[in-house]
Amino acid sequence: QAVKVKTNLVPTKEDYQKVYNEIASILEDNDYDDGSYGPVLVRLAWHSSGTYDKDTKTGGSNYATMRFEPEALHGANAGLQVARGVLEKVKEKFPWISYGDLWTLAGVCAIQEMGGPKIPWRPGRIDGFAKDATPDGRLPDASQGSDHLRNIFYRMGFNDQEIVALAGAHALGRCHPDRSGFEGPWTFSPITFTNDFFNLLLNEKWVWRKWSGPKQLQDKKTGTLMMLPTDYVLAQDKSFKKYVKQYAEDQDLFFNDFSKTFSKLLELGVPENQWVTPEPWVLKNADE
Ligand code: CCH
Repeated sequence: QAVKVKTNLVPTKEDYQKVYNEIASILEDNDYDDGSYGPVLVRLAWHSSGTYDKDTKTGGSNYATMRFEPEALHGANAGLQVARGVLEKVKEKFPWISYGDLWTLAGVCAIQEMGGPKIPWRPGRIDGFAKDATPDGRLPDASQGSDHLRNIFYRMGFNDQEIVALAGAHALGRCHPDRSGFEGPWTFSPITFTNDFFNLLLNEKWVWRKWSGPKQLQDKKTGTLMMLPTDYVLAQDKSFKKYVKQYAEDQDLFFNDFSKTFSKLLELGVPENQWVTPEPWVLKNADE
């Protein structure tokens, strides 16, 4: 009698599209923040990737080391347990996906579903161990200036234009006093991906907020929006400001550059031979 052997098939693009669709279905939650987990998922994807160091080729999204202490407890990662928590429900349905692939795919899904550009993405990250975790201090400190920003992002292999493009993600979400100490959203539409971060940064008058919290700016007109010191330097430093202007004037240019740069960010630290496809995929939006 023939014995049926269950073959271990490699997941296809369609399988990952199913994971994407599942993430899209859990984004909205009226009781959470501005009504969506999208922004905090984008932040998880970024913090899991932004630990990359090109000289030692350590860090980045490959091993999903934020699952382990002490990296989970690094000050910069405060609040991201919320993002990891909601994705556990997705992981239960699709246990074959690695955490690095799941977290980066969630960032892609969140950007696309919140009205942003398509983000080419491919799977291949593997789960690592606590010994692969990165030291504290690899992610940017919002209270610092342009030298610090360049040190951090040049270490990942980015240039000034890419630093500015990535910063446009602050169109999304908000600062939480119990996470970073800072408070408030950058834009009036924190769950829609736009180039408003650049428009507001250039066109509003920004004043230092008078409060007992960390140094941050507020818009003079309404007092409801905020900028971090690291956001504000993008409009002060000549080389950064050139790109801030371009992205404020041309939304398509911003979307294009953001897509390329975010896609590059999410691939940092993944050895070439791990990718399951030579070219990244463009996944469909849930309503396509
Ligand atoms: Fe950011 N970010 N970010 N950021 N960030 C914060 C929140 C978000 C810095 C500091 C902060 C990027 C770059 C920087 C998002 C995406 C990106 C917060 C508030 C701080 C502080 C955290 C809190 O209190 O919850 C600094 C410094 C830099 C330096 O460049 C980049 C790059 C990206 C993505 C491409 C998103 C999205 C949020 C909102 C998260 C939320 O929970 O709403």
